[in-house]
Amino acid sequence: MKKAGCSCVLIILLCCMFFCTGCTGVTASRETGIDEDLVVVGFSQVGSESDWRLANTSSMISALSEGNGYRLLFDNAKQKQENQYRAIRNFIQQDVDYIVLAPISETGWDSVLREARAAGIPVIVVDRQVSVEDDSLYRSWVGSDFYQEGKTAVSWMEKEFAQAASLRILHLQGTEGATAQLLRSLALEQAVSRHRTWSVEAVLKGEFTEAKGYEVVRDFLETGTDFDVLYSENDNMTFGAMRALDEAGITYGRDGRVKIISFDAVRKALEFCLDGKINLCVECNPLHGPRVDRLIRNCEAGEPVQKFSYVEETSFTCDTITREMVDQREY
Ligand code: GYE
Repeated sequence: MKKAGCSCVLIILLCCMFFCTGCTGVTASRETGIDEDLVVVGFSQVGSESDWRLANTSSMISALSEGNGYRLLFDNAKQKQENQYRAIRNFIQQDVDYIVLAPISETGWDSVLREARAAGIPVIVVDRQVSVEDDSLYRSWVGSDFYQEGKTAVSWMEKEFAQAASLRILHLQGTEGATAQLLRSLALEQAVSRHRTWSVEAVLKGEFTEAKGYEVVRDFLETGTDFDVLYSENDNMTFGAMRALDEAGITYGRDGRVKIISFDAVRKALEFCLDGKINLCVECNPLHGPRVDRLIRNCEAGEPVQKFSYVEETSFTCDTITREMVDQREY
């Protein structure tokens, strides 16, 4: 009897605790104003090195908004992988629902992604890829086909310089080890080894920024080495290179001595293309916010998600671009 009485008291106590905890939760959320139905996402962004990146950041912020059902924790790693590790560990500590990672480079992610998995937090990789031993360490990746972008640039050169006896290329590379750099470079390197008349005069490291692009091209021009085409792996480095060319008195574009190929096709680059200053703009679409939103919704609904999703892209030449195309550009 007594024993039975004790059990009853215990059950009543447990029931009280359960319901009271529930009540406390609701009251607390009313007090703090935090909607507990929001999906909490930690986004580790690589930096703010380019116009492309800024457009990418604002796309992510507007798609993962409170109005869309999210609470977004945003971290700008300022181009440092250590900062990305710190941000991810922080997100794990805060027990977010999802981690979204825009990685600076492909390697070095195994340990930190294993920590996320141990904490049961799904990771979505966006833009550049990660190269990990076990690719179940991330749920899904969405971004561009950088190799295809490089091949688009190569095909343009093959047509444009079909009659030329030789082709001297100045290769301006982005952040080393980033997928966008590796694959845009690979397409060029393969083409150079196929075409015996093509040569790379120099490979310059411009880190995807305008300042660095300017600096390395300026220093290169001081050597007096001649070249026919600039293969620049992003628009901001191209803007820097154009400044260096202007200062050196070297003409470029449709009517100039040097032809320019640029990747990203942000609005400012398209304006230059329309002006005949950039010959070819290869598009790289930064508007991944709605794509990441869709992936998270699928995960939430327990639906299967695709491991790799590639974005459709195009290219623009100074001979065919129109004002309407430039005006349609959202970024
Ligand atoms: O081309 C460049 C940016 O990874 C696709 O990173 C991205 C590249 C983009 O800084 O502008």
